[in-house]
Amino acid sequence: MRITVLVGGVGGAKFLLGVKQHLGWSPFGPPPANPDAGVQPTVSAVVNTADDIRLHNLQVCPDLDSCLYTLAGVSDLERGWGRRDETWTVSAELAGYGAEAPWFSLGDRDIATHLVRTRMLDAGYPLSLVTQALSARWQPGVDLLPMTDDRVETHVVVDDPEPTDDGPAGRVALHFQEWWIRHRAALPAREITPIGAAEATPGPGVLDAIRTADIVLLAPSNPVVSIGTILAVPGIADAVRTTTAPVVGVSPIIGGAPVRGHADACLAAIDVPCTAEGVGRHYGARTDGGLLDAWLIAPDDHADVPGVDVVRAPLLMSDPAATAGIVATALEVAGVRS
Ligand code: GDP
Ligand code: FO1
Ligand code: CA
Repeated sequence: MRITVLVGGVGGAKFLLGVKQHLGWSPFGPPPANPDAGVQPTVSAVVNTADDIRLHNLQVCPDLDSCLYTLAGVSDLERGWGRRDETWTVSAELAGYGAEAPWFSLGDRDIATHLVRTRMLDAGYPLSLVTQALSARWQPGVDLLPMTDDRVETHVVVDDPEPTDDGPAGRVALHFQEWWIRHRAALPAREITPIGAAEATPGPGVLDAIRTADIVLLAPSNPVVSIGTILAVPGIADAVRTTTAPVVGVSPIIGGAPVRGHADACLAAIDVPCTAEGVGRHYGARTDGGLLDAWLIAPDDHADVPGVDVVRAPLLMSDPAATAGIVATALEVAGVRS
């Protein structure tokens, strides 16, 4: 059986832990070596790469790294990104030099990942092959497929936070990371644009993973800057719409608010209500040109999404076992036996 999941970073990675747990695998590390019964299920994750940023001449891929580290069991689940047992010596020294973007903290262990990745990228390896190389060390147990090997970067247009005294208050485009971290997404986003998406092609294996899946899951990731950016790569949304596999989404919004992070600010930027219903309708029904066959919402939430089978289930990913319960519900709703 093949499970294909569209994911961003923290939320997506936690969800993937539950997918592995549901399959009876350890959530952390590789799948069992000798599957007792027949063919081993495979899990493919189409991962958002539009958060990526080049800093200090290093290519940083936050969502890919969240997935790698979390699925390897070496992430700092509390902080939500980067490595556990991390130190910040280099980052402090960079700040001491007044180097760029002191608001973006790079851990010492994390920097090794960026050095290895940047060297391979600069040698001409595509991001997909680099990710395979990094996965050889980390053994995430999931096939991590960058949504594209091409450069796509989410930029956010805001009213200029440092207007010059002359002339009308203009607008500036910030890299997503600067908006998200330095400004905590507090500057109203006038536009959120994945720069380069229109010219990008799906990464190797991405369309195949969606088309040959037994089930496609939209993780409870940020609907705009994680799922939305993946769908902005030409061909991917159509593959989800037309796959023979059932498509089930999981709401990242509970009780009208994101469980963590600033998805509310992102949804406001595209005029989508920050509710389970709003996001469900935003994804839409496959029978009506949208993406979903079914939509999982929290027990106390309500969502009328025409053409979509809305199902209530506990949606807190408090640990892999709880998340495995969400995955079980999604498969059951889709009528897929695991
Ligand atoms: P990011 O790229 O690091 O921001 O991570 P994702 O985009 O993959 O996921 C972020 C989203 O995960 C946020 O919008 C949260 O609301 C959602 N999220 C985090 N924890 C939970 C949870 O326990 N349950 C649900 N349903 N959503 C969650
Ligand atoms: N998030 C922060 O809030 N502060 C940081 O300093 C920070 C540094 C950082 C470095 C590497 C990396 O892979 C992720 C990092 N993140 C940081 C998380 C990053 O902003 C993620 O893209 C967001 O969580 C949204 O995906
Ligand atoms: Ca992200």
